[in-house]
Amino acid sequence: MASLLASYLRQAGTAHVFGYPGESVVEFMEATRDGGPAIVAAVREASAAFMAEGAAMCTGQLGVCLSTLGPGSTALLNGVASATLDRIPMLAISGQVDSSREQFWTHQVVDHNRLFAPVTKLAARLEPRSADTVIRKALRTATAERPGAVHLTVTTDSFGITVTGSENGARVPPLAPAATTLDFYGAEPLRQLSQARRPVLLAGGGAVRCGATAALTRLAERAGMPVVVGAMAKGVISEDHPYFAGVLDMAGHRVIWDLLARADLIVTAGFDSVELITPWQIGTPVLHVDTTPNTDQVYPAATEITGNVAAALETIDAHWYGAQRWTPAEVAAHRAALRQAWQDGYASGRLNPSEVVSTASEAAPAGTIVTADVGSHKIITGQAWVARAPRETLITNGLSAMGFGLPAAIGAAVSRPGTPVVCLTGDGGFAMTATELSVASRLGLNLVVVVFSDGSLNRIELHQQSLGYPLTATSVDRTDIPVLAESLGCDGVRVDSVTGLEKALDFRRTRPLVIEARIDPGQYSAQF
Ligand SMILES: Cc1ncc(C[n+]2csc(CCOP(=O)(O)OP(=O)(O)O)c2C)c(N)n1
Ligand SMILES: [Mg+2]
Repeated sequence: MASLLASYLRQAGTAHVFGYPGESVVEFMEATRDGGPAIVAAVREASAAFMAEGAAMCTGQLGVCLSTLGPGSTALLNGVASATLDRIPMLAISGQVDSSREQFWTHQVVDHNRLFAPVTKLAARLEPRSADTVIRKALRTATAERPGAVHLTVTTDSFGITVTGSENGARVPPLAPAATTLDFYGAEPLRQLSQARRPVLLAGGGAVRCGATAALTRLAERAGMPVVVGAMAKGVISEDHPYFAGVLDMAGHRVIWDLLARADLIVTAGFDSVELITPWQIGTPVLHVDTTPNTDQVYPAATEITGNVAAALETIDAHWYGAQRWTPAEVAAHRAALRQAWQDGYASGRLNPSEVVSTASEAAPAGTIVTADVGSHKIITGQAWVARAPRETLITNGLSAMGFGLPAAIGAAVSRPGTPVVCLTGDGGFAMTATELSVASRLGLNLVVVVFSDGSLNRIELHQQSLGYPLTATSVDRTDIPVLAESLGCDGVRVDSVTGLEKALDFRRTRPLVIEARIDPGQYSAQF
């Protein structure tokens, strides 16, 4: 069964499996030796799953991770849940004890199907006689809209059993969203649109998956509609486009919510409620355009167009008539107000978090992939980083697990060789995953890590402060980050000024680089 699974993965275009070994998966790893996919060993399973998620986010293909039974599979869980909530297609594979003992043995045995069921679209077990079907089911389930994680359990003995299947390559199911199909729900969605005077587009991950950038940009220009995007869809419209109107629920979020509240219609474009952080409290009517119906009902929408998001936007465009609803000058004024909001609390002579993001964004060569971890630095990065294309800004807003940023950057760098990758991380999330730097060093990745060093779990510290509580358990123990980086085979440097940061940022690397940016967190206190 090991070679059948390896063969399906190759046919599905999987180049890398991110994992950590155990006896139960040795047969599978051996089956990949000739012809791949390549096994990339992480320092721990939790990071391996985030590496797979990062690889899937930037390539648009299935991410694959691997663990052994029990302690391996339980460690994998966070990244698997993350893929499901972030709507990223992932196949997570775990070994299991021999089938002769699986029903009663205690040492290291947990029931994977019960463990993974709540955090996956499907948790299944490969049996020799049905493996061919179940692998196809797993591939199709992970990639079908909305995508997410599938977990497969394989017992040690069945990995060793030879089964015949699709080695000749014809049986991998389609793995992409439908190209053109559309369904209409509710009364005359297109008329609703023509009557709107202040409509705003709200784009999300579905637009990225459907490759809707050109259709979205054309519609925004023709109709004169500002485009707000979810953090996980950054770049789906270039952020230097005159109709780009900012990122929802990142820094300066009140300015964006004001725009949406003042609109007379919100047209979603593959927007998904996992892209929200604050509750939906506005009464603006919504036309829901997505690959799936509005089953979440986080916002009410009387009309829906479902199917391929690019095709839906093209249909709207084809039926559009009348003048541009917003002028570029009006959108520019909104963007200026937004910029002012995310720079609030700026202190001259200090290293402000927004400056770290802007400086890195300006220094990064075109096409650079950026990842953010989770915390106050993510909220600033989501707004201040200038994204020009989709799948280049990798942010988790579904599970929003700390410990995502560095592994996701490694996964991205592995799967897009030669592309510069920068990880923007808090010191707390960095401490969770720093030892993964040895993987980046081992593989000679073109990776720059910028640590927002503030000695605190800032996002939680601010919450304690706002409640008037003394600070408890929210400081981050200081480590000598450059020394730590050096000891893991990377270059390391500490900066406390913009000029220092500019000098340190070097994207032509043979060794990964870690920059400890000693920031003043005043902007966070002023804004969040
Ligand atoms: C795995 C995990 N544990 C806890 C949290 C809750 N949490 C959200 S932000 C945050 C603080 C992050 O601190 P740091 O990495 O230093 O980033 P900063 O907020 O300082 O920018 C915490 C603890 C989380 N999101 N994920
Ligand atoms: Mg911090």
